[in-house]
Amino acid sequence: MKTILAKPYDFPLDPKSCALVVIDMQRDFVESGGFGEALGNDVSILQEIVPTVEQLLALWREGSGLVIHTREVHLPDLSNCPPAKIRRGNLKTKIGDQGPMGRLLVAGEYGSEIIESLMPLEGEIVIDKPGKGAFYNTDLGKILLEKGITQLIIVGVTTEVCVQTTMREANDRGFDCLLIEDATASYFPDFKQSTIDMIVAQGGIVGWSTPFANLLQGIK
Ligand code: TIU
Repeated sequence: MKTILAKPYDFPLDPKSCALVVIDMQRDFVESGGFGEALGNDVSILQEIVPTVEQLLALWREGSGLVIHTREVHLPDLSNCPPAKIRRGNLKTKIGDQGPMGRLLVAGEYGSEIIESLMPLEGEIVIDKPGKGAFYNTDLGKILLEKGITQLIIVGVTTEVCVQTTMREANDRGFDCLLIEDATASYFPDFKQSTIDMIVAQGGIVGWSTPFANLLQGIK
């Protein structure tokens, strides 16, 4: 067991029972011309975390840890996308519509793919999810159980949307979750900080949070 300095108190890391979950590092959120921009956001702020996520991925791969990538995507016929989700926001370009990187948030389209530098390696698990949380309507829970995973290190975008939703879903299912603060980003920096504050309040009611440097230090 390794001790990771974290909020609200030390995280007891057991690397062989811990999966790294990289959430939705897709062109649609991180690059211009995708869904994130269609929502009215400046996507450049998300790009700042890419080098840290790269380092974390390398660290986890080196240690032969389980890596799970998620993507928020829908089937081409949108049959797994609730009409309310498509309608939300009255967007000019909505889920399923054609954008500069292909149809927004549709599986198989260029924009739905994970960005080049964080591309899953052959054999790594990729969970396609129709919701904001990675457990809803996916096999993630079953896979983690089968692999004996009890802890999750969570990174990716966006902090208060898919990251927090996934962390809450995981927490309710009994997983101990550690958020890496400089490996997650929001279009709204205040929301990112509020999310961290919410997670660690009340004795870590949703989980733990720490910067990457503390994970590196503790894992040595
Ligand atoms: N992946 C994810 O967070 N999906 C979103 O829609 N995020 C927003 O912040 N909109």
